[in-house]
Amino acid sequence: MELYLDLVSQPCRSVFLFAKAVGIPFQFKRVELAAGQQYSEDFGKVSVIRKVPVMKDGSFVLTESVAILQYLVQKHRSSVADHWYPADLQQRARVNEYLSWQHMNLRTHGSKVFLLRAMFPLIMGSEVPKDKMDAALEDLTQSLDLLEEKFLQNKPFIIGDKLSLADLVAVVEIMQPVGCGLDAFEGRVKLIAWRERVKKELGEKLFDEAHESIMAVSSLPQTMQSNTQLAMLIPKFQKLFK
Ligand SMILES: N[C@@H](CCC(=O)N[C@@H](CS)C(=O)NCC(=O)O)C(=O)O
Repeated sequence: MELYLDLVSQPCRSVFLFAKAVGIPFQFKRVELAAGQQYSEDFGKVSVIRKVPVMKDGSFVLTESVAILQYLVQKHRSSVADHWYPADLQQRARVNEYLSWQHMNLRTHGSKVFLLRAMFPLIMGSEVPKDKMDAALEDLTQSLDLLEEKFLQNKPFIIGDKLSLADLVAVVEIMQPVGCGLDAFEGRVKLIAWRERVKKELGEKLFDEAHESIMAVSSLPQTMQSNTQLAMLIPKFQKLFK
């Protein structure tokens, strides 16, 4: 199996962490987003969506991190522990509930803060307008509040006593703003304790390996400045932050 990944990307990290944590062997095919490799002819043959992650299992090509995670759980169900994606109807529904919610909430909001802080000045050639940053931070705060109050509550993990795909997909998103210097965990005792439990379950070494590139994200702009991707991103940013 091949996984096309760039670990700067949150959904790539969740797929990477899961495959590594449960011991699914794969070939790591790096697609360096900052260098615009998603627009290369070769990658276009793998996925017309031109986004990572992508999984290639023989001739079967799958995009979308959540679909990839679910595919891997099902393909390797004899060796993957049940808690990752429980067979129990309601427990699985809880995981699915989080996976459905996060796309338009924690993922969108954490990504916006990341894009504004780490990339906006470089791409747009100006400081981030205060109203845009304030609005993005307000949305992120709301998502984090909901993660705590609705999904985590007072449980060790989102579905209860055990780690699941939901925790994995959540933690990688919160690490995105952290990577660009905004400690989204600050003052959130419950979330900090949960992050430490998730880290421990995954293995600290693996967690840190997966987050190494995002924690060194200050090197992204330099990579981008040296290619033509910057100009291509201007209309995208104008649309996203109009
Ligand atoms: N919903 C997709 C999102 C994939 C996605 O947005 N990937 C981003 C990196 S986080 C990407 O490849 N962006 C490249 C681009 O837009 O040019 C998933 O969960 O896999």
